[in-house]
Amino acid sequence: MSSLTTFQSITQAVNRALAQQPVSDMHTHLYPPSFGTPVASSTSQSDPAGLMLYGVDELITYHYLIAEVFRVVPATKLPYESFWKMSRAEQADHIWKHLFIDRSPLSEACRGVLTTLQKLGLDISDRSLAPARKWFAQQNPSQYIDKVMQIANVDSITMTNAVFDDNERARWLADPNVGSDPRFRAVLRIDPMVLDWPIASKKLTQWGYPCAETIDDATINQAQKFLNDWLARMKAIYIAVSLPPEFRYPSTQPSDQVLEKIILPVCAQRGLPFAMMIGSRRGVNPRLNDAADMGGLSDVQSLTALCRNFPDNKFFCTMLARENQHELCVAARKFGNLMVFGCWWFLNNPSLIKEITKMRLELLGLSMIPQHSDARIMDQLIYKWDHSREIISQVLADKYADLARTGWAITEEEIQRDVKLLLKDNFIDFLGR
Ligand code: RAT
Ligand code: ZN
Repeated sequence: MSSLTTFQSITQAVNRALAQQPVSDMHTHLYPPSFGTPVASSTSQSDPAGLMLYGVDELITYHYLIAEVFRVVPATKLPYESFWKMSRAEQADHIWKHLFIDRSPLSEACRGVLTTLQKLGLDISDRSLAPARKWFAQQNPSQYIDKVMQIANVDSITMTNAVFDDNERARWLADPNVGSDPRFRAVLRIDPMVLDWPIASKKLTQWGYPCAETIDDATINQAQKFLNDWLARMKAIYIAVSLPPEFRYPSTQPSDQVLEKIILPVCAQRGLPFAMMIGSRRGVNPRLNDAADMGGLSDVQSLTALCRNFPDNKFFCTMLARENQHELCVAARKFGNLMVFGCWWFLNNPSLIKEITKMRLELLGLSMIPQHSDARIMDQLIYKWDHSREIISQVLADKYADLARTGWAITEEEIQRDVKLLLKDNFIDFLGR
């Protein structure tokens, strides 16, 4: 094993390792075709409420881009209701014209569409969407997933399976095999249980798990049974919630008891991590629908209280505020049962990924998960991972070069081992720990 000494040889080895290492993507909103595809294809009928999204119109109408188009064509010119009444293709044409044709598509979400089309080999040099639309219409959804996973070099996709979503729940209940595609793994997402127990308890009761608003022993049993039944049905690999900046633990809210008596004991018994995505402020401008949310500063000490009080539980955590990142890293230094992950949502931009990844490497070494894609549209795996791989590569190359200057000999095999930890093994090992 020869060691790498020059910055150029280190950079090349790091780039190669990043490109060659398949990613196990730990958080997406992607689904296999068994959950329905809104677009009809050679192998599936159109299912308007289907959950597997792909194709150029979906890419261009990503909720990040809907928010961006309302900045340049404000609601005073095109009312929200008029936009929502348009077909998917009409919305895409509107966004394409105003964000890609009338001005250069410099934002990260715009660039993402272009990287994706380019890597798929679609020529949009004449700036017409027609050929891309035609090409997508010919794709077989399942084979298309293979193609995207191969281009993105992703070997496993983790879904987000919202059991309180009527559309999604009905699909799991109707077909016991709906989640059996080996390329995908399920995650039980249960936001209302933590955020609004009075409503969640009524739903559980309706679904055959009688629960009271007051969390007594019978309610704990039934709510745990609900979780256990759904974890088994989905073969879920962890339980997840997204929480607002105001989330506090301990607090005087029912969320304390829901966590302490219902969710965390189930996770501990089954050896499953509990994933907390903290800092999303929902519906700031509700007329933007899916694009309505923003972020805010969260309380890291609430997370450390959970990690301290529940040493037998494992916690994944990501936070949405840039200002929380340093304290979150320091918290992770104190708790081996806390795994920090991803540059979430509004942090998923090159400048911030660079800053955050560097800080994490400096404070946590390789014991973190630098990124997840949060892709909602299958094709987005391509750009989300392409852009992140590039930044992670740059940051790592600098760090190995710093090491080389101490006289430490670095080999290509060691770089490959480290990159595998970051893109895959840290996630898999934490699940199995
Ligand atoms: O990143 C996103 O696309 C958000 O809309 C959310 O889905 C967020 O990631 C979440 O999981 O709540
Ligand atoms: Zn998400």
